[in-house]
Amino acid sequence: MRPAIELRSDTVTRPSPAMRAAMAAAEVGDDVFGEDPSVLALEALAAWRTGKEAALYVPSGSMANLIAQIAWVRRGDEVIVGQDSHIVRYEVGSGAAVAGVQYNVVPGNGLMSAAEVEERIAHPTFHTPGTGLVWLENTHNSGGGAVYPLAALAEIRDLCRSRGIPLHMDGARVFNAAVALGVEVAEIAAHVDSLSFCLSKGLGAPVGSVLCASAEFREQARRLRKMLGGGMRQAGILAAAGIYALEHNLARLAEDHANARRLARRLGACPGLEVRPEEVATNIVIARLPGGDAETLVSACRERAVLFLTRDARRVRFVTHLDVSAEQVDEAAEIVAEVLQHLTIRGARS
Ligand code: TLP
Repeated sequence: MRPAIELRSDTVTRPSPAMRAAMAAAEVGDDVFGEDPSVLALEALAAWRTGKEAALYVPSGSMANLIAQIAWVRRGDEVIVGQDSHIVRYEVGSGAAVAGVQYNVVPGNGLMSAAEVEERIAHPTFHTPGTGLVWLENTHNSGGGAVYPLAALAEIRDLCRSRGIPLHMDGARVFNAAVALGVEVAEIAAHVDSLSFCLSKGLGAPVGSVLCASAEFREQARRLRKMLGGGMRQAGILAAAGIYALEHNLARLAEDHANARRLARRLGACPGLEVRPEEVATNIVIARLPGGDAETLVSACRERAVLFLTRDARRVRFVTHLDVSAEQVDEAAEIVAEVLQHLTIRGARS
């Protein structure tokens, strides 16, 4: 049987031979002492790319998110955040369990307007929490890879500055956002006080994220990384993959976006699936099954070696990335259509 067509996530990408060669050749030192030249080079490159003063390499996007929340927010205070954001839904409750924050959630597709944020800003009194942080996820994962327009970011930035509230961006896929907008990532990052991005998703590196902000924030974040057990020693082997990714894998994200739109158009033609191809801005496609069961579709397609995930009982998610081609996208869409037809016939018979 042919290898599975892997559309579960862009986290599944494997390092290419050239990336592995860069890893094997990496100069290393002890990064907990701040002495790994490859980690320092990655951090300098990330800071330069995002236009921030400093950057810190961390093991995962989840750790970057946790560090940012602990660093910015007083325990008990609120984080204003869009619906179904990754910190709310998919980080095992670490914001509550470890950082001690509460979420004030803006309903919708995950992207928030300045007016929606403003309505929720709370001033602490002797019996109410205050707003400690505004949190943007860009692109928005559960929002189908939706991208914040620069003008919307500027409005939220102005609001936060005028109220003295820090603004953080979970930019796990911020390079996808930059490619979709046709801007440098620094133009997006300029609107926020801190942001993280993942090397281990569409950029194709095996491990790691980078947290970018001021030099002072980096020092605080470095202590927190150690506290959380994220201090790594000869991490340069991993950082070298990150450098390779930033040097070689950015512009090609446009191919993943084209493949996602291609997939959305084909899936949109399948009876029983609702997809809005015009809303696919980056590499994530969310399809709704108004009358069906997402888990049944996912497991039936898995048997035909087409892999994707459920989002909830009636929605499924497909993610394109550098290890999936346009031909595989076409084949996957065909198989989903066949499986859906089969399930509908079986459903009608029973
Ligand atoms: N997202 C993953 C996991 O949920 C499985 C995915 O497949 O989309 N922020 C955002 C917006 C993310 O999408 C993710 C991971 C993270 C943070 C966390 O990154 P990691 O997995 O490195 O901890």
